Amino acid sequence: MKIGILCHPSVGGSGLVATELAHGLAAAGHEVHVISSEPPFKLSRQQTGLHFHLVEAIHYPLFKDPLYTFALTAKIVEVVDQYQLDLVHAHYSIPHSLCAYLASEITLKPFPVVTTIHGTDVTVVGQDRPLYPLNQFSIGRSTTVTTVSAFQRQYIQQHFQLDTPIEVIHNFIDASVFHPARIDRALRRSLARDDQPIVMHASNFRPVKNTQAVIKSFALASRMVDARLVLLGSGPEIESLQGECHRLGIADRVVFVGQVQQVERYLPLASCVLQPSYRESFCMVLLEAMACGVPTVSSNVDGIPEVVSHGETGYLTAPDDYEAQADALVRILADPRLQQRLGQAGRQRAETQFSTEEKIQQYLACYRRAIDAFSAQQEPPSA
Ligand code: GMT
Repeated sequence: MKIGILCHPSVGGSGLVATELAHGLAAAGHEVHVISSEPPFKLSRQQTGLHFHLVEAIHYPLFKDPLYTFALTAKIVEVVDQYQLDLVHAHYSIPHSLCAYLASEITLKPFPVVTTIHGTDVTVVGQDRPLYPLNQFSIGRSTTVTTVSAFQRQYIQQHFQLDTPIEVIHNFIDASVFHPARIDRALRRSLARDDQPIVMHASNFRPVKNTQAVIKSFALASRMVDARLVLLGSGPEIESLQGECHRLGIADRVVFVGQVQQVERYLPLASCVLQPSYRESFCMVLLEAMACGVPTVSSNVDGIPEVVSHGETGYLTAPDDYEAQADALVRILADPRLQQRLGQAGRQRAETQFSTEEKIQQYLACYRRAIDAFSAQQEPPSA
């Protein structure tokens, strides 16, 4: 198949999933064209069958903004016509789904559009009043809609009146890249003493990630265990969190690493990963931690219980239940056998329930159905 993939390139779940899907499809022998405003941070530029097309903003003195959605639509039209794509897969509905729909109306070769909804495109940004009707329209016009958890499907069905069926395809992980044996001793020594367990958190530090709870729960746990908190990523809440660490007297136990490209180098160094988000359609970090054999403590919201098995691979609590989170952290950090049991179960769950090969096959089956449904729509009704 010849497949176009649209995604946001920044460090974040939806761009990451789109990029890994592009790699997997190209490895399976398909021709894949990734279209974005810059190369997604993990995109391989050397893989056979994988192509990248840059969307260049339109700079014209009369316009104050770079007309990104026009530029993207024009690029989709150009790539579809030049490479004769069979379909376009929009990751994160805003603005990709609408641009793909418009491009299909404009191009010489109309094509099916598969939209994958990742989370905040319908729960946060997508609920914004002026955007809602555009989002609803373009999702509804997609040939096929998929999403990353059963929770997310139910949410879409409740909030967007759609006739299109929604298929759940869970996110996936390359368990050879995220691996418990990838221990970089020097890196670990730069983060904590050898005898000090590490609690890790990774996010874009926005309110939805509830990083305040990370600090508060870790501060409570610190009364019982001598541990380090390592924070990966950056975002708008960083400064207030640094202030909070000083206020709680734990600043010397917290390391703010900033944005990292290879989170797989850090996660295996953790004794536990803590993610108390208020919303999370899936939560890639939890799956990545599981693949690295690291137990997790997380909130019990949205799609998270589909990823984490409570009591088997980690513990689920309410997002703001600091006591319960601290309790779970102390239990894990103080008991190496429990830590090992949870970690091994997580690794096994990641390999068996979220394997890349299986999810690639699911997406390919979904593409074939979209192509069939689209060509059936295009055929003139028989007399
Ligand atoms: O969580 C974010 O703010 C980033 C966002 C994204 O689109 O990059 O993540 C969403 O998509 C990820 C990949 O499917 C999911 O793992 C995240 O749970 C989801 N975030 C939310 O639902 C808040």
